[in-house]
Amino acid sequence: MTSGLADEWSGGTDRPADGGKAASPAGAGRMPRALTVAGSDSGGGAGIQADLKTFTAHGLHGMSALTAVTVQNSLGVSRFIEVPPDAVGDQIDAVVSDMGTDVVKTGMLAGAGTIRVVVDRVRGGRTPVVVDPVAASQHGDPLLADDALSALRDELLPLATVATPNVGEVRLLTGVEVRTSDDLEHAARAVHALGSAWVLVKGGHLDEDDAVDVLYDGATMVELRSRRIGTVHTHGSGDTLASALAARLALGDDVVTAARGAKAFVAGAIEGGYALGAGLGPVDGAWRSRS
Ligand code: PXL
Repeated sequence: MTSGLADEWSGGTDRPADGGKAASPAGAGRMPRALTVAGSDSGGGAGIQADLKTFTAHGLHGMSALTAVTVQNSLGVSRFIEVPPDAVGDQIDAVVSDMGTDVVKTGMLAGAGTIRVVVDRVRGGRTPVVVDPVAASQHGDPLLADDALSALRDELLPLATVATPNVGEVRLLTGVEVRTSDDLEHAARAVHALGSAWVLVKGGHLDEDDAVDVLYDGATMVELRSRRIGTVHTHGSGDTLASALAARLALGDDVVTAARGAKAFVAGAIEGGYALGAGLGPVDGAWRSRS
């Protein structure tokens, strides 16, 4: 299954060869680009702030279409203000018509109107789309309107190259309860049936010794396992994983290689997570540049 932005959206201006970075699917000598369609986290740990840090850490030019402004700190989200859906569409159009993008990553979409705008822009295209079906913050504060879940599940997920739900989002999307890592394969099959080309179910919130994720495309089931890092400072870890995966797809990795690389990247970011404020601190999206 192929999905992504329409062909012409991968256009944009070539950089001079000497200003280019690593080869990307968009062409040698061009700075690889990634667009996140997501909300702002005033605390700087999740949302577009996490995505842009992660894109930078992978050597990409990061761009953003802002969907919502959250008011939050380490203790939680006190409110959010949605950007009007047509203004989200205008941001996407402005960026891709001029600069182009090699990948699109979606995070907090907030409401059904914005989900439909994104669906309209990505339908029928070939640029990879990573859909992180964000529904709530780590504290359990809602980030998606109740009436938007069906639009996310029925309209956007089928267009995803990779969907990256955590176990809470699996439950919302499919009704499947994941209690242990033994349930992850069943969960991956249930989410995959909703239509994405691949699904990466994140088992990181399970209380087990290892952090186990499962990647599935309808034929191949791949287990991704890493040592659990004992910390509460994991705010932004899901966004960082999904944007690292998107960044690696933009750089030309296949999905399995990109997912393995993204898991290693987020493990480093969690290892580098730090206390900030009285609550849950952020992961460190800049961990690779610390000396
Ligand atoms: O981690 C999910 C997430 C995504 N986007 C925004 C958020 C959060 C979690 O708090 O605030 C803007």
